[in-house]
Amino acid sequence: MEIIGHIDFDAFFASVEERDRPWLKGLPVVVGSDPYVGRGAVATANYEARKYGIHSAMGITRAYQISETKKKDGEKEVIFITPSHRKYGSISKEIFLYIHTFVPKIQKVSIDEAYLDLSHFRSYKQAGIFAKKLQRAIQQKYKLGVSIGIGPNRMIAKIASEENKPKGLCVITPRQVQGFLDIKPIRTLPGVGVATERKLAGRGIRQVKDIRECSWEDLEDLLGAQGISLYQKAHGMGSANIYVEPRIAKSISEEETFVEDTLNLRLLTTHLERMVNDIVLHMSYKKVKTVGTVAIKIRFADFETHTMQTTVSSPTSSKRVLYSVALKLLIPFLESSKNPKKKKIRLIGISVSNLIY
Ligand code: TTP
Ligand code: MG
Repeated sequence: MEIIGHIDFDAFFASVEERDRPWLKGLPVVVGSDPYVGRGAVATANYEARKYGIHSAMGITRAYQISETKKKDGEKEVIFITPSHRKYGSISKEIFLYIHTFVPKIQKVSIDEAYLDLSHFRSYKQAGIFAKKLQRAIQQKYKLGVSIGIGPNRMIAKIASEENKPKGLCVITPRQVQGFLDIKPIRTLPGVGVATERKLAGRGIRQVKDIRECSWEDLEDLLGAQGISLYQKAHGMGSANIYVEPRIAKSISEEETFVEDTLNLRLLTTHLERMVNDIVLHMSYKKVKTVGTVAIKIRFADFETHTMQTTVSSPTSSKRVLYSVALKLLIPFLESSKNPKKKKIRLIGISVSNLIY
C-alpha cells in the first residue's frame, strides 16, 4: 500500500524572519521587494498580513497601500522585509536533510515543499503519528511551523497539506478520498486555472463532484486531452511515484558569491569556515565517514575561474583539517603567485569528494 506525504512550510520566508527577529511577533509582516522602490512583488506574507488581504505575487505597491490604509484606521502597519534568499535556501536544505534521516525517499519540489514516501509506516494511522512527531520535532529544532498532508498519491497529499494550514495535519485514507475531493471547488485540482474554471462554470461545474458526474467524453469534448486528465483527477487518481535523487553522493559542495567582490582575508576565511561547517554537517546527515579529496573554486571579479584540489594524506572528517587544507589552497589566490594583478574575488566554493560511507 502506498502512503504519500506532502510537507509544506507555513509562510516560509516570513516565518524565518519572525523567528530571527522576535520583535516582529504579532505584527503583520511582508517579505518582498522594497515598497519605497515601488517595483516588484510580495514573496510572502505572514498570517497577520494575510488577514489584510495581502498575498504572494501581489504588487508591493498595492501591499503598501493596504498597510497605509490600515494604519489610518488605527490598525498595525505592515513591516516590510527584504528577502535573504541564501538564508532561506540553507535552512530549507538543512530541514530536508533532517527529514531525510527519518524518511529515506523524499522528493523536494520547491524551497519549502517535498513529497515523502511514508509507505514503510504500513498504515495511515502510523504515518499520521509519525507526521505529528515530525511537525513537533521541526518546531522544536528549527522553530518553524510546517503543514503535512497524507494520502494515497501525490495529488491528494498536496491538497491535504493545504487543508488545515498553518501547522495543519490532514490524513486522507483511500476510502475518504472521494468525500474529501467532492466538495472542493474545481480550482483545487492541479492544472485548473482561471480559464478552465470559467469555462466549466458556464456549464454549472463548480465542485469536483460536478466533474465526476460528467462523462469523460463530455469533458473531452469541452477541454480536449485536459478533460480526460481532469476526469481522472476528480476521481482522486494520481501518481504515487517519488523521484529520489541518487542517495549516494559522489561529492558535497558549497559555494558563495559575495555581496561585494573582496580580497579581505578575514571575510574570506569567515566564509570558508562557514562553508566547511556546512559541509561537515551535510556529511553527518548523509552518513559520510571521511573524505579523501578537497577542492576549492575561486572566481575573480572578472569571472575568471580557477579550481584547485588536493588529496589529504589520510581521509578525514575533521572540520579543522578540512579548513586548513582549504585555506592552503586559497592563500595563493590572495598573493602574487596566483593573483599577480590583485584581482578581487567574487565567489569561493569548496567541494569534498572521494567520500567513504
Ligand atoms: P508557498 O509555500 O507557496 O507559501 P508560504 O510558505 O509563504 O505560505 P503557506 O503557509 O501558504 O505555504 O511558498 C514558499 C515560499 O516561496 C514563500 O515563503 C516565498 C516564496 N514565494 C515567492 O517568492 N513568490 C511567490 O509568488 C510564492 C507563491 C512563493
Ligand atoms: Mg509554504
